[in-house]
Amino acid sequence: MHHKNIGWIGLGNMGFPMAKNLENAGFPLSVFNRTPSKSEPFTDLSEVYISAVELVKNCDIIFTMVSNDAAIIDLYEDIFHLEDISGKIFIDMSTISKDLTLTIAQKIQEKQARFMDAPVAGSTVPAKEGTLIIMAGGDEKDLQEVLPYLNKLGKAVKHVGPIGSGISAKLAINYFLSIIYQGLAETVLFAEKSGIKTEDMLEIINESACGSGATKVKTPLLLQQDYPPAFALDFMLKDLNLAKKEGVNTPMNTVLLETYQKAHDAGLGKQDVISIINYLKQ
Ligand code: NA7
Repeated sequence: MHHKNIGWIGLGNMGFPMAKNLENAGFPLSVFNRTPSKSEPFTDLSEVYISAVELVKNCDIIFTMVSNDAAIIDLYEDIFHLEDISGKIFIDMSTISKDLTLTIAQKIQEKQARFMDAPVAGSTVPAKEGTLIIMAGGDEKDLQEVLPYLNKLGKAVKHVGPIGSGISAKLAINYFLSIIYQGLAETVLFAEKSGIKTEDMLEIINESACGSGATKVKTPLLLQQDYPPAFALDFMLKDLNLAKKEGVNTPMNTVLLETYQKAHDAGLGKQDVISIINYLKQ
C-alpha cells in the first residue's frame, strides 16, 4: 500500500500540538513554519521544509493551520504557482473568511486538486490531547480519505456540508463562546462588586447549570489574573468580524464586537480571550 505523505503548514499554538499528534501516530509527516525555529522539535522523526512550496510538491495531503486570511493568501499565492498539484488534497483548519475559503477552493479545483475546510472547536489543551471537535466542509469521499488523520486530532469529526460549511459552523460556535466569555467576565465582576469572592463565585458557576467546559477552562486564569493565550483575544475579534461579514446582525453581536474591539484597543489582543475582564473592569 502506498503511504500518503502528509504535509503540515503552520506550527503556532494550535498547529504545533496538532502536527505533533500526527507525528506521534507514526504518519510520514513533513512540516513547514514561516518562522523556522518552531520546526526544530520535529527534526528527528519528520521532514522539515524551509519552503511551503517544496513541502507541497512532496506531499499528497496538505494541512494548513495559520492565523487568518492574510496568512492563507500568502501561502496559497505561492502554491498556485506550482505547475502540477493534481490529485492532492488541501485541508485548511484555520478560521478564515468563507469568501476566501470558496475562492481558494475554486482555484485548487481548477488545478485538479481537492480542498476541504476543517476548522476546529477547542483550544490548546484539546489540541494537545487530540480531543478537538472538527467541523468539515467538502466532499464526503475526500473526507473519508483524510479521516484517519483527523481522527488523531479530534474526538469528533462532523461533516457539516459542502466547502465553506466548516467555517460557518465554526463561526457559529465561536459566537456562542464569545457570549459565554463576556457573560462569565461580567458575572464575576458583578459578584465581586457585591462583596463575593471571585473563587467562591467561580465555584458556584462551575457547579451550577451555568458551568461548562468553557467556564471551567477559564477558571484558573481568572483566579490567577494571568492570561497566557490558549485562544488569543484578537482571534475572537477576528471571528466576530467574520460572523458580521456573514450577515450576523444580532443585538448581541453589536455588543460583543464593541467589547472585544475595545479590549483589543486597550492592548489585550495577544492575551487570552478571557482577559476582556480587564477591560470590562475599568
Ligand atoms: P498562532 O499561535 O498565532 O499561530 C499562527 C500561525 O500562522 C503560525 O504558524 C504563523 O507563523 C502562521 N502565519 C501567520 N502569518 C503567516 C503568513 N503570512 N505566512 C505563513 N504563515 C503565517 O495561532 P493559533 O495556532 O492559535 O491559531 C491558528 C488558527 O486556529 C486561527 O485561525 C485561529 O482563529 C484558530 P509564524 O510562527 O508566526 O512564522
